[in-house]
Amino acid sequence: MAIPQIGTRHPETKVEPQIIPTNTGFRTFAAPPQALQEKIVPNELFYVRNHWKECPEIDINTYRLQVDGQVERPLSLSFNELKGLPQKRFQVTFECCGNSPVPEYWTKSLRISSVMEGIKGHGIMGNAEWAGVSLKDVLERAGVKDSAVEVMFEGTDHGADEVVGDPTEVTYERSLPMAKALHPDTLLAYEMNREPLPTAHGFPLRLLVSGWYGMNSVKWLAGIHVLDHEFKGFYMTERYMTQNEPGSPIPYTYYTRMKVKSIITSPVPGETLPAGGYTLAGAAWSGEQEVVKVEISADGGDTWSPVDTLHPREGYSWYRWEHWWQPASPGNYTLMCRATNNLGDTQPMEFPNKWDGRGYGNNMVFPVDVEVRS
Ligand SMILES: Nc1nc2c(c(=O)[nH]1)N[C@H]1C(S)=C(S)[C@@H](COP(=O)(O)O)O[C@H]1N2
Ligand SMILES: [Mo]
Repeated sequence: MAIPQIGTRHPETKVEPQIIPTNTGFRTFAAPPQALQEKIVPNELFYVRNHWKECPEIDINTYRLQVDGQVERPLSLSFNELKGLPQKRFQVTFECCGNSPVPEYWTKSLRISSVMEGIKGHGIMGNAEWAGVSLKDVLERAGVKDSAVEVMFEGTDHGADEVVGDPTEVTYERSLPMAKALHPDTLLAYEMNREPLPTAHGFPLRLLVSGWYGMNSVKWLAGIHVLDHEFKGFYMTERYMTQNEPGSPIPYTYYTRMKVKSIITSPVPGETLPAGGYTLAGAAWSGEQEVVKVEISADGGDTWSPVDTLHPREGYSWYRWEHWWQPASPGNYTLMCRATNNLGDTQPMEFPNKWDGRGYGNNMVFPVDVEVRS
């Protein structure tokens, strides 16, 4: 099986930006820096994060979504039946929790270094407009029993784990607590930027967990299983968690909600800035929370000033911002941006999970070194 629609949009030319394979296994493709400059990332440039090279190819005519477990009426829904439910449409930004790894931690990483080896910058994220149905509507049709504790989502893809290489097959499966599963903005999405979901992004149906890290949004959804216990599958307990410092009250942190974070998208790496001034631009987001402030520093973090313009978000999109910067003179500068959310959380100056070595959940203030030339 080929890998359809991944990096094949412009086979005839290399000049247009394409998604960038970040490892030799063709399982992770980053958005090029230019793709993060627009509010909506086009489908062809949206990052792809798969656990196996091949994407399942699903026939929409025979497709069935199974809904079972702790429910009154198990369901087997066709694609048309799903499309017949009330439609919801809004923007959602999400990122892989392995986005923006710190290079010095790659070598220390026991697990994800070989998976994420080529990732530099912030390309393992994106923002798109999605359409689909509320998972809640489907669960209500099935009638969730009082015994329900979690909802587990089963993907169609499976195989040996990419890192361990253990021939024991694992299926891509994740679970959500009932409160998030029943939130009306948790979607079963079938459209991305007004197109049917592309194969690489989960055709014909994916979960979309608004405001949470990407790995929760299970693609190529085959089954929804309502459980009377916590799900302890491989991709819940062996991946996408951080080991806490020894002596911490809880040994592991499992990634769920996206942390407060901001990035500079203009200039892009390697750009030289004119001495006459430049409009810095970027994005900020905080999962389910609101971003209330974005600040800029042009002196490596000594002094900060609020950005000129912080645009409102749409749905669960990132916030876009701009800031006119007039350098005092030509030379080298370190630019930074820093976001704060409505709970008062702000970005740390250093990588927060230092000693775990997996590199997940990096929301530090990122230094961007630039040269200003007259
Ligand atoms: N079935 C399935 N769902 C999946 C994955 C996967 O490998 N298989 N990868 C997850 C991860 S780690 C991320 S970050 C997002 C990426 O979504 P995208 O490829 O559409 O950008 O999908 C998630 N859902
Ligand atoms: Mo991810």
